[in-house]
Amino acid sequence: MKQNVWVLGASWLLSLALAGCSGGGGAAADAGRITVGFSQVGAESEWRTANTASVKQALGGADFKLKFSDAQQKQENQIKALRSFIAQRVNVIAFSPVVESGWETVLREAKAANIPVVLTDRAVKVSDDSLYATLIGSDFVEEGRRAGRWLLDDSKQVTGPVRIVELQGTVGSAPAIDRMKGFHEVIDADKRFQVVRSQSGDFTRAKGKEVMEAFLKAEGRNIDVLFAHNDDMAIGAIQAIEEAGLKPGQDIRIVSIDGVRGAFEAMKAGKLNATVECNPLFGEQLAQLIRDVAAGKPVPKRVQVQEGVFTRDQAEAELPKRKY
Ligand code: GZL
Repeated sequence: MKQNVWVLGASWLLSLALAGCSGGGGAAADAGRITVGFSQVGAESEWRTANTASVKQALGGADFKLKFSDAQQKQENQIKALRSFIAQRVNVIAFSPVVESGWETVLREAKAANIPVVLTDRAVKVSDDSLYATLIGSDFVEEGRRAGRWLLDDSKQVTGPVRIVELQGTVGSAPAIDRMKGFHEVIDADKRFQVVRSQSGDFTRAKGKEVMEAFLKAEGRNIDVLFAHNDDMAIGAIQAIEEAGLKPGQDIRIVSIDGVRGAFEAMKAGKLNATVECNPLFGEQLAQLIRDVAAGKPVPKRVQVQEGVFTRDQAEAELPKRKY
């Protein structure tokens, strides 16, 4: 009899424990799991798609409960999502801010609710940097410098003038502001180079094509170089250049940023000259930062993602190795 009671007791305890970690909802189901509210910018580019896949994969493990929101590139949607995460009392909020400004109020609400915030990919401009625990992302100013250095190096035999058109990223976003800054830091020192037109293509192929069509209409054959803040806008611009009867990569040299698969395919076809890598695959690093923040451990204020530069002659060999 005694032995039977023990077995019954053990199986009862086991079923309770299994119910607890079966994820069947309720506090018990989340015991030991970190509930993360993640607000993503949108799905505007190949880079963003790869970044979302990396984040969802890393935060899809047994130690996390992920609440994911796609803001469709609208700040008001991100602010709504952050307020919803606060109301749901998540353990950690993580987000990629679509633009730099306008976050102070909602970040103060998160702080008042004792919910730590992790910034991913893009930075915010706030008066008090205790409003977020850390930022993991690339150095966009350096990415702009790398694009400028490639152009200088590729223009050694060119006497000038070199007339540049620029497709900017989303207005007010950290990558657009900083990539432009870094690019000009390098080219402004050389009087051969002049940016004759600069306008936002909002990081999308469609808008990149549309704005490049306007540039071509205004400047005709007087464009030597296109600097695009991301590959998707460059790929859209390539279509516009071809439809105008010009050869992208030859009549108009093109340098862009991200290093997505589409850029390597365009380089292999001779239509893009160089892409500066911006690595979206930081999901695992983000997951570890969130674990540390949730555990109250100190984390660095800034975590850098490592990346390089790729040119047309490397495209064929690199393409099979690309993970995004
Ligand atoms: C950069 C990221 C940018 C990419 C674009 O880290 O914020 O946003 O360069 C994406 O492709 O839309």
